[in-house]
Amino acid sequence: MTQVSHVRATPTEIEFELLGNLARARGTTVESASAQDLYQALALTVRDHLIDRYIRTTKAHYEANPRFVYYLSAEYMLGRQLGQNLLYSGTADVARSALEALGVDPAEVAALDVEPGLGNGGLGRLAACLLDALATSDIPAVGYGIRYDFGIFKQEFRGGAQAERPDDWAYYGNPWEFRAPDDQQHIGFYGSTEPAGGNRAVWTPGETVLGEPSHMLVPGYGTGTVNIIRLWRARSAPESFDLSQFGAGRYGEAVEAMVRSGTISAVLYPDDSTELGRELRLKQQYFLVACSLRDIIRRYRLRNDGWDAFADKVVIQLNDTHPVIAIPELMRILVDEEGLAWEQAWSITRRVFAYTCHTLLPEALETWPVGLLRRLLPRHLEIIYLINHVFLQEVAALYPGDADRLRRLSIIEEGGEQRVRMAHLAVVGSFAVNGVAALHSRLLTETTLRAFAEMMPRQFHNVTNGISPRRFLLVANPGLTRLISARLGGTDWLRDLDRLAELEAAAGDPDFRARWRAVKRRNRQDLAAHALSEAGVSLDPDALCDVMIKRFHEYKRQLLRVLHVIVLYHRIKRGDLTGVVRRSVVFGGKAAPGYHAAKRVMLLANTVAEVVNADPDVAPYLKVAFLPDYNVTRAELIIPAADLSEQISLAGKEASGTSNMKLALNGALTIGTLDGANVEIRDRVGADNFFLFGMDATEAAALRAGPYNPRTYYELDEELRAAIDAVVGGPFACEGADLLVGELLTRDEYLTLADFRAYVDCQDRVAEAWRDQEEWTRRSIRNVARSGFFSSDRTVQDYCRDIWRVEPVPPGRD
Ligand code: 26Y
Repeated sequence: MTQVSHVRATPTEIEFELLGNLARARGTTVESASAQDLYQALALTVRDHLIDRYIRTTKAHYEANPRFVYYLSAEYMLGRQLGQNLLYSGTADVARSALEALGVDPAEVAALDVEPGLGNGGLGRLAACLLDALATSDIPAVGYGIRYDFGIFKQEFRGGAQAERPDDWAYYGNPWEFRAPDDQQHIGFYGSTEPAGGNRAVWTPGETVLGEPSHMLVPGYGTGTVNIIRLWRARSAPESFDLSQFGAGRYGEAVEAMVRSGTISAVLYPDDSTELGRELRLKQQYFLVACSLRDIIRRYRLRNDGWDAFADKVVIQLNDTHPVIAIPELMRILVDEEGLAWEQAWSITRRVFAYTCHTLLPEALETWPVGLLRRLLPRHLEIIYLINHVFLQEVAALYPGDADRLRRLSIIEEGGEQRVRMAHLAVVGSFAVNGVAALHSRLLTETTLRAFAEMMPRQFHNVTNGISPRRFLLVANPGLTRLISARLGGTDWLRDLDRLAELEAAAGDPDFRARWRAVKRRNRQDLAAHALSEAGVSLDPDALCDVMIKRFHEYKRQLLRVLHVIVLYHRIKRGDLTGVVRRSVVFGGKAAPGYHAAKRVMLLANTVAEVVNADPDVAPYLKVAFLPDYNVTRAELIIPAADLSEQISLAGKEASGTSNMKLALNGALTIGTLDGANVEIRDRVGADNFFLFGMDATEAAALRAGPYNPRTYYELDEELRAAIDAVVGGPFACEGADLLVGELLTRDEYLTLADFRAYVDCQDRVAEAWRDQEEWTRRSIRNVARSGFFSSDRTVQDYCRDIWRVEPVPPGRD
């Protein structure tokens, strides 16, 4: 180990700072520091290197008094902070040398960096990619969210079934955040309302909770901007601790209200499929919104007076319906607290909010029972009724006598128990609505939100999702990043992803292709090491790395992927090598804990993996690795290794998908349906470089509409029959397999059997293509060269131009 005296003799700046932080923040020295001490001190040191930029950004924002984007989201999947912040602050190399000089293994320290898993999946990661792009594009923006004590559960497999463990992510402290208790907010719930003249009322809440913010830095890449994300944590108001109960020895009762307050931010709902209908979830939503709106108004008032300029200085993007209660909340603040007339308040509100919809699935559209709202947020319910009343009058004037249209457009769903349709409230209270891929935006206006699109067509937009090339290339795939940078001359392309087009010519350069393949192989080796230690599966680094990473959902059709694996297994067993090349089939993804149908597919995938991997006849050709606990950190390991990207959802169901973009930008070719953003990926990379199969959205809808008999496919397709039979009584039998197959043969809601043959044949074409490695590499390079469009920088530009109308405020560089 290097002597500290030696370090003192030649202290680099970072070493000096690190030792300083070790002493001042951790109260220790390098000799006695634990790995955790070193990690925390390093994190603080790196954070310090972003602080000057943050201060300069806030100064520039203060001076310019610009229009700000406020992004409201119940979820953020930020990924690990250390690697990113080292790279964005330009301290990666010096920090490494400093640690090494201190005799510390950088990898060991970096391994302690914990990913804040404050989201479920695509929607949460999209929020993080947009924040990254906003900062990189110098757009004044703040992300607001909840600082859940427990993030998305940790996934383990027990006997192949998913088991969930709590994720106490900040147990050792989160060095990346700044607590700001002085900006705390008081948030009311329950209670009653009293009319106060006109449309005003006084709401007297029955319970008050404190919202305490902390912020994390969101640095831009290659620019001076450092924005923030502000996350709220619920605390009990001091008066909720009942000292007299405590004095009387009733400790449980004494702290009851305190504990209840804290539960609001205790856990992320690990559900992205169905509406849970739980009071706590609505409480969370209101908590997020009420804290954030107050903070937005506080910030507005730093440089502005009155309300006239509010809608010019503030745009609030609602990330799906989860924060939509912000609309009546702003109305309540303006009308009840600020004394504005209803019409004026409504005009401000409708110029402030914009809404992004992320789904087409009816079951994912949130509705809240009127009874619950009346109890929890009585004033908000009154406001929602009034908004609806005024809105339906407009509708009636536009479409006289059209009662059916009134019913379809109403914010209140009638029939049985009344419910508030949050998507309708969002559309009515926003100036813009957008879908997240071209097909999705079109289907929204033709199906889910059709009546609204007919009434206010100009309000509807498409903004195709994007991903951060910094996170998914620079951080995740340094090998490919270096190779591209060498070809393009520097790293500027990471801020201007269209420049990837310059790689087009490189596809014809045999030397470049060889280096490209070497990078991919290296990445597959890294993945293989992980698969061995985490799943006990040994993967061949030369095998085709065939990846399906996403939440487990029936519509995404992981089951189709599993059926194809069984087909390959059967072929190999009988010595028919049609469509067989050496393949590593990699799965990653979690299922909502209560989503039993998805969990059955997961158990089947693990069962198939176990049988396949244990079979010596099959092992040379096929391995299946289900890597547990898929998250952003695992994504950064899997995506760079991938050769084939599985995007096989039933057409018309996946709003966009974003793993499709991440994988394409890392050189994987896509096998996919015409769903979500796959359509645009194919348009850009070219039909020759995309393995297309299956029904399109129109065909799927038509098949669904008529009588559909999945059993016919089973009876007519021998390979399909063999695969399904092997699940019921055969080698892949597992718990719930009978239910799964029963559903498949009788209902097959997601038309898995109808697309089966097309998929298997398409996989045969994949295998054929893989045999020609030179040609495959050409296609891989072309995929990357043509995917610059899928940068979240472009997504942010689209939002800025079409929806937000905000301008960059560059703070100047270091
Ligand atoms: C209200 C509750 C049930 C709920 C919780 C989470 C509903 C939905 C969600 C999350 C949805 C989600 O992640 N949607 C995904 O958003 C991505 C980003 O736009 C899309 O790429 C992806 O297709 C979509 O499924």
